[in-house]
Amino acid sequence: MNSSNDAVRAVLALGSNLGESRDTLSAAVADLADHPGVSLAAVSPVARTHPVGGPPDQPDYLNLVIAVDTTLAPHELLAHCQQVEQRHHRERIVRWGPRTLDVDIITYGDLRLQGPDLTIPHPRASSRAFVLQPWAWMDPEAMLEGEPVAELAARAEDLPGLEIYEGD
Ligand code: A4P
Ligand code: MG
Repeated sequence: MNSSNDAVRAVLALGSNLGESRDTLSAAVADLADHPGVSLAAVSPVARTHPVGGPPDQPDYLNLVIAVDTTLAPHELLAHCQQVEQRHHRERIVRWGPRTLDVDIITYGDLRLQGPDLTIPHPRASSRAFVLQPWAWMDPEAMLEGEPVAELAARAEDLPGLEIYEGD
């Protein structure tokens, strides 16, 4: 299935600010790729980012972005992402609160989709440096809805304080 001609390039964003975040992100990337319908195409550097929204005292996040080529349909890909979240003991307690792992679908080819449980492109991605900057590091030519991702990142309110993470 991996070599299927009708694989679609999708961009996924991962974030963690609880537990051993760096290890969680590495394990989650491996888990996301460990599916017959998913082939890993690229992985961004890791960014350390200040929390956007949520409770005031939560720790900084580590964020990264990956590109995959997938034969899964959008909702199948969402289910796979949610299974990987579950495997890492994701607890949903507070919206935008601290989490061991969050996996969002940012883009799925050129698809535009607005449904009760899935919106693509991700509705908040275009304003969030914690998604855009790692994506631009991974793919300096990337575009999101007709705009260069690097330019969107440069304009994002949460860019100050974002830095590349190379370990503590
Ligand atoms: N959903 C709809 N569209 C999508 C999509 N494109 N990808 C639905 C993934 N899920 C999508 O998400 C709630 C529901 O969104 C899912 O059940 C799915 O059906 P969730 O992951 O359960 O809850 P959440 O993540 O707390 O809410 P939400 O609205 O997804 O939050 P965001 O917008 O993802 O923000 N700050 C920093 N620095 N770094 C971060 O990673 N993350 C968030 C979460 C906030 N602040 C952050 C970070
Ligand atoms: Mg989410």
